[in-house]
Amino acid sequence: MGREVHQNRPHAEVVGGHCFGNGSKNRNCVLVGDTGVITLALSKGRIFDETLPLLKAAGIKPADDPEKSRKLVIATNRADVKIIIVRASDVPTYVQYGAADMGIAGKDVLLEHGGDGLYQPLDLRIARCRMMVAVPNEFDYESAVRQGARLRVATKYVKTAREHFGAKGVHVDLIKLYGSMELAPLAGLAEAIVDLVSSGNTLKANNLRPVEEIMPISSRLIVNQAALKLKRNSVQPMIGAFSAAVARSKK
Ligand code: PRT
Ligand code: MG
Repeated sequence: MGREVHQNRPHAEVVGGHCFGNGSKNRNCVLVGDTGVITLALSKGRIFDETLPLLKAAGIKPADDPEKSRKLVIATNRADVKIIIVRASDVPTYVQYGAADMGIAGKDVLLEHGGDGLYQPLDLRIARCRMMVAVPNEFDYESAVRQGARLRVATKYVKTAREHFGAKGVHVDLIKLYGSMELAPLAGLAEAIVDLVSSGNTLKANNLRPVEEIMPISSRLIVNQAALKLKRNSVQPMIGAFSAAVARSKK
C-alpha cells in the first residue's frame, strides 16, 4: 500500500498498511499527519503522576488533573501538545495506530502487546516494580516444580508467563484474568499467580509469598514510527527533554 493524501488531513500517510481514513474505501488505515500537534497517550494513576515531573522538564503542564476531571482529552500549557487518557493496556494500541504520536507504557504491557509499529527510545525508570510468581504461603512450589507437577497459573500476563515457564521447563495451564490475580489461589482457581509486586503488601495481605522474580519492570516512552519521521521537529525535542530529565534523576 502506498502513500495516500486525504483532503482534510494534509500530509497524511498510510502507516503499516492499515487505514481508518474518513471516506477511504480502505477501512483499516491509520493516518499520521503533521498537524504540528503532538498527542501523548497516558494512563491515569501512577503513570500519569510519575510522568508529571518529566512533562515539567519538557516545559509541559497539563490543564486538568485526570483524577478530578472526567475529560479524556487534556490540553496543556503548550498549544502543540495534548494528552489523551487511556487504559494502561491500551496505550501501545493508540500509539501503534497513530491515534497518539507518543505514549508511556509499562514494560509488562509492552511485552504482552508485542511492540509492533512502536519505537521505544527510552526507559523512563518510573512506575517501577517486579514481575513475580507467587503462591499461597502453605503451598510447596519448589517441590511441585521438582516433581514436574502441572500447575494452574492465573495471570494477566499470559505471554510473559508462558515464556518464563517454558524456559524453565515447568508445565503450566495458564488462566487469563484481567485483574485481582491475588484472589485466584484463595478462591481455588489456580495454585500460583504471575503478577506485579511493588511493596509486597498485597501479597502479604492475601497470605501469598513471592517465589520467583521474572523480571524488573519500569515504564517506557513509546513513539509511533511514522510520527517519528513526519513529526520529527516536535517529537525529537520531547525525547531529548525526557532523556535529560531521566539522566538527572539517576544522579
Ligand atoms: O488498573 P487497570 O486495570 O486500569 O490497569 P493497570 O493495572 O494496568 O494500570 P495501573 O495504572 O494500575 O498500572 C500501570 C502500570 O504501572 C503497570 O502497567 C505497571 O507497569 C506499573 N506498576 C508499577 C504497577 C505496579 N507498580 C503495581 N504494584 N501496576 C500494578 N501494580 C499492582 C499489582 O498488579 C498488584 O495488584 O499493585 C498490586 C501490588 O502492589 P504492592 O505494592 O502491594 O506490591
Ligand atoms: Mg491497576
